[in-house]
Amino acid sequence: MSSLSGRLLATDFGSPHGVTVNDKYVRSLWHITYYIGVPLAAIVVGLIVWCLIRYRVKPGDEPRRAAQFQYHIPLEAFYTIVPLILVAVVFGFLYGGEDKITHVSSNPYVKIKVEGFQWGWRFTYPNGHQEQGSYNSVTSINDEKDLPVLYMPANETVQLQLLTDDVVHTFYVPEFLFQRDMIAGVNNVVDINVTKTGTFLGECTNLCGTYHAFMRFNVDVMPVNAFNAWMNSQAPGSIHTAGVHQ
Ligand SMILES: [Cu+2]
Repeated sequence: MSSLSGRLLATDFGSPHGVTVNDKYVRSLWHITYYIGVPLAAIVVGLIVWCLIRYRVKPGDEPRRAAQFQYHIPLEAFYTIVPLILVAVVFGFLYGGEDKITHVSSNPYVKIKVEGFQWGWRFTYPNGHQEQGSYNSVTSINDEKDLPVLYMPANETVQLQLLTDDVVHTFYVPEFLFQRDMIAGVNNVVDINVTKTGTFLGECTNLCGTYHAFMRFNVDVMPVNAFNAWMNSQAPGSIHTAGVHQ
């Protein structure tokens, strides 16, 4: 289980590292805004401090009116056009990153239907096998062992169809650096390719009713051979409910 502290430690420029192939696009966006934002902040703060010191009223100074610069057209054009250019540049990178992240393959390794409902999750595999679980089986908010599990192969394109049975929910796995709303009547399809095996905690991040806080799940990412073995051992159409021990 990856801990929050472990996640916070694995950072650069304050950005967490994700575990998917799309991680690099998210982090490059962070870096670009960082490269633009930090020098800008340094210039603004530097000028403020310089003004504070340079134009400070000293003992014996005559009270005087500051120099006035309104209707200085070149200056006004400068501070209107430069921010517009900066925002346009950031938007361009954002558009490019989103384009990569939202790209959907026509030939994924496996398609899994992910349904959110009040209050739990249901994962349906190509042969009809379902993994599901709800707040009913969870005894404590800190208990992660009876959560429904989304099994996925590592290093393969997994296509998730994100649907809701009722209100709006949000599929969110912090380590994927990705979230997507699940809206009634909207067929949201996303590709996830996880490069690291392990268990990652997922959750609904849309306040969706009384037991929203219990709407969590585990993602178990395993080597593709182990995933295939697990998949083949599930009877077609069978249902496994988390927390129900036969
Ligand atoms: Cu929810």
